[in-house]
Amino acid sequence: MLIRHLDQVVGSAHEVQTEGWISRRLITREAGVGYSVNDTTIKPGAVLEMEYKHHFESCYCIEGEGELTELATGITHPIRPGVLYALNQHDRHVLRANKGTHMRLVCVFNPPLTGREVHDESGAYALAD
Ligand code: 9YT
Repeated sequence: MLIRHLDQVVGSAHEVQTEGWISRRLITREAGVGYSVNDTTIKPGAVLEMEYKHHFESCYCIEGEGELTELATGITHPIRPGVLYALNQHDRHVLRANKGTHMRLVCVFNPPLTGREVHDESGAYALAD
C-alpha cells in the first residue's frame, strides 16, 4: 500500500510550477500502478490550451471555479467543485480559471506521468519511454 501526503510533494522534484499552473504529482509512473494522480492548482485568470495526444486525463474539481471549452465543438462547460471532466478522446480544449480564484483539480493520467512533464508547444506531454 502507498500512503502519501501533499506536504511530502510540495517543494520536491515531483512539484512542477509553470506560469499558469502548479502540479503536485502524488502518484507517478514509478509507483507501477498504471496511472498517475496529481493535485493541480490552476492560477487565477489562467487560460490553458491543451491536447493530451498521448494520454487520457480525468480532472475532478475540488476548489474554485472556471470553464472548459471543447475546441472541436465550441461547447463550454462551467467547472466548479464536484464536476469531473474526462478527456476520453484526447480532446483539444481550453481551461480557464475565473479571475480572482484559483481552481484546484485532482487529475489522473493514463499512461502515468513520470513526474516532471510540462506541455510542449502543442499543449501535449511527451510519451515517456
Ligand atoms: C488541467 C490540466 O491538465 N492542467 C495542467 C496540469 C496537469 N493537470 C498536470 O500535469 O497535472
